[in-house]
Amino acid sequence: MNSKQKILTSFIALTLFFSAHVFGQNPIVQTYYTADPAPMVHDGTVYLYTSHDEDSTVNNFFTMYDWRCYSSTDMVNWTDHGAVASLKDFAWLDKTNGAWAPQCIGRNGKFYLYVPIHGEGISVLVADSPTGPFTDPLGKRLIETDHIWQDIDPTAFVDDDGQAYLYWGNPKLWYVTLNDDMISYDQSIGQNGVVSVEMTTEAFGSHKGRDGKPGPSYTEGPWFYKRNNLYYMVYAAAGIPEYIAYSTAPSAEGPWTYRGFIMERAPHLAFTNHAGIIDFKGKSYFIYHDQALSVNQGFKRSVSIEAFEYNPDGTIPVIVPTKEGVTESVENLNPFKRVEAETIAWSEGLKTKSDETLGVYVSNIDNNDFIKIRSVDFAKGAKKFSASVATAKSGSIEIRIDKIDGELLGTLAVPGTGGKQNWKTLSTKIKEAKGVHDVYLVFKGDDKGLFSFDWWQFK
Ligand code: FUB
Repeated sequence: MNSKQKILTSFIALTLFFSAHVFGQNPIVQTYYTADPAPMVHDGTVYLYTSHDEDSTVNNFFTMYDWRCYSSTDMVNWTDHGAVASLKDFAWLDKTNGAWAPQCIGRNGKFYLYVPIHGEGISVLVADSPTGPFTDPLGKRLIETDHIWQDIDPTAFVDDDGQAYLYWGNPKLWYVTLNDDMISYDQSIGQNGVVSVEMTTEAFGSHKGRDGKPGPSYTEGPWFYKRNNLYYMVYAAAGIPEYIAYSTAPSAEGPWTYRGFIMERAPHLAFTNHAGIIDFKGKSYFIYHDQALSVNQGFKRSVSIEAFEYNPDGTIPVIVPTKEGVTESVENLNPFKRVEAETIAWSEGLKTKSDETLGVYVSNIDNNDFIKIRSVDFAKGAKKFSASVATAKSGSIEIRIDKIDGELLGTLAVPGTGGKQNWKTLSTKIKEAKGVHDVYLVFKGDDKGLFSFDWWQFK
């Protein structure tokens, strides 16, 4: 091959590589498998709690030890807060697996994380901040029933009159009315405080079960909220594989009316699905999980998001799962304040770790791995890039804009800092950048595990 042919071949290879790398937003976390999304809007930020499918599945079943949290102020860049709670937070528990679908809700300055532990019913953890540390206030499970294997997937909501509800269940739907302390409930209603919701076709649809007989469409994963005086129950429906459907009611306690499917089947969806819905900064978002990242492994799921609009009568349209996800950020990111390196719109090849003093940082950085950060507003100009890194090896960070092979603003050399725990702030001058751009931080070096990366900032 002569040199002209070599150049042409490399050009075609590169074109194919980059055209195959058109990065959408979904799934929104690439460093870990995440499932069962439960968003909470607090103080201008979305905190997204997820369950966590381990990278290694044990016994071909859900392998889930902890609950993770991610936050965003723009719906496209997500900051990883790590595992904010785990089964180890329950001293009385002798199970090591079963950290299923959580939901967190704030009240009176405290944050209550309701969690199901598979086969152990529903418990609660409390914290003073949305990202923990969470502790167990009861020393035992919260919900006492004689059907704890069916007691999964809690969803909590505080009504305008201050009455709080906790709904949950598979394949039935139950609720308790929580007391103001959010960690106990009124024992005088239902059976020892637990009310069983009537599962009629009018309320929750109908589908043919595996035995061929019709039954209620409701399956699990309820998500309970109120919007414009209408109460919504969104849930996984139609058995396995699951669709997402919903019902509405004029009060928090029903009566429920079945309203149909929201998300139907698609090839990259898992055999389970589980949804959360929020309004944030004037837009509505439907958050669910798929198996796009693991390529068809139902025990390795990932959270994805679609923006949508309610119909004028408050009904929810059918929402199609996409790779693009949320195309518009609801605000730009300010690069002149310290940005955690684990604030990511899209990444490849990376993991995050956490450290008691440092918090969460980006790890497992190999040659050509990268982080994309969306809608970064350089305003009138940025001329310098700084980053906090630690390494015994050496490498570099290329700072590019708009595309992974876009304009190179500069390269930060990362020489050894004297060890993996020896953090140093390094800086480099960059070509002046103005206005709003997507930023790509592309890591380069000859080795694996090049360095760890805690935060960055432009000046
Ligand atoms: O993640 C474990 C279980 O799978 C959840 O509790 C269900 O909602 C389903 O998503």
